Amino acid sequence: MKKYFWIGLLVMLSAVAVACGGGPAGGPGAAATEAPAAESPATEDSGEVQLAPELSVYNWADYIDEQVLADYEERYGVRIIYDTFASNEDLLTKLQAGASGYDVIFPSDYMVVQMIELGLLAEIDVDSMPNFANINEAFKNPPYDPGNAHCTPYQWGMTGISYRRGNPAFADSPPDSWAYLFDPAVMEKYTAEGINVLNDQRELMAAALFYLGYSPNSTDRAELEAARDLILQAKPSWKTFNSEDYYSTLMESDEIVLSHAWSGDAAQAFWNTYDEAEGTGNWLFSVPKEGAVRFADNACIPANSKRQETARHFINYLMEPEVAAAITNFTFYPSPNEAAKEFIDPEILNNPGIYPPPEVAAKLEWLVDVGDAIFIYDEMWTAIKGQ
Ligand code: N2P
Repeated sequence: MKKYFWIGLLVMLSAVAVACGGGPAGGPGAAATEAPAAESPATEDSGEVQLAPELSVYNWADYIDEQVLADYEERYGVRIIYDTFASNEDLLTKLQAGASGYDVIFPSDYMVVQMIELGLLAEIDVDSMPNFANINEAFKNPPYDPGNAHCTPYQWGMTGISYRRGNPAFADSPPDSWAYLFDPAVMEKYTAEGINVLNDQRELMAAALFYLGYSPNSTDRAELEAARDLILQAKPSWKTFNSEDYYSTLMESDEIVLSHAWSGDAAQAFWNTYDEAEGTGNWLFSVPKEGAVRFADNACIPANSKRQETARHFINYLMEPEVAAAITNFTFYPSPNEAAKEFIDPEILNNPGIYPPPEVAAKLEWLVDVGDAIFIYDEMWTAIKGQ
């Protein structure tokens, strides 16, 4: 049954690829700062590490198999306090507020750069993590964190458009352009049925910038203002800004018919609405021809964490092959963990909506740190959310 889905997607993505141009592809050494009261006796698997009784983990919504957390708690006797955030900017705000109490966080690529510059991340010492060897070489030593000094790669994915199968507006062609999110003449066919955009400033600005033919990392005020204006003229056509539970509360429940979406969330909506009789799910995913974002999210430790040794121990656990595979099998986001591959469902590995084929990958671009232009982005976002 799953085979049917990905063959369908393959056909669709090929059609998109044909139709477009597209943009360039784009331990032991660290000071242990645990308070003595935070320690507990080392357990059998924990080596010399004195594990804290609790660990506070702050992740994206629906981005882990909770069994993975339960297994860690059971194996090591560490209670995990788990909470979720909606965007990199929300995570940054929490950290900058000071006493967040978080021990493990999952910022994306460009946000890792911002956080390093602000001194918000601890050094991680991958040499002390035996499971770092499981990470695919292509994901090691990324430009946003040279030498993996602060983070290890967790999962990656792409940002595109998810749409309701069977809606007449998408019968002739899948939404193969950001026009489906920004052109009122295109949207008028389905606006009344509901459109959602990600509540994420870099992602939404990137979509608008791609549509306008600019870099998703533009630092040019005039281009950023044009993106803001495009968003503001489209905004009345949108029903919601949601990047947390949109796939469950809006997509699967048919509150909307189209959403700006992260690839794994769209795949979850597909499988959660899978109809055996029809041999397909209700939600499909498309990568717009103008280009789209590729992201990598990372496990990192806040500089003010009081349980850094335990955090490193947990991050090493996340890189165990079976653990990384369990996470991907649950979230439908690709894993950078090479050794995990043999435990990942082959239908996920072969799904072009999850692991993009080369012609789709060629259209994907990373978001990078935009330096001081972030203040222009903030200004644009305030205008977008305020009106
Ligand atoms: C999962 C969120 C995906 C992370 N709900 C996007 N960087």
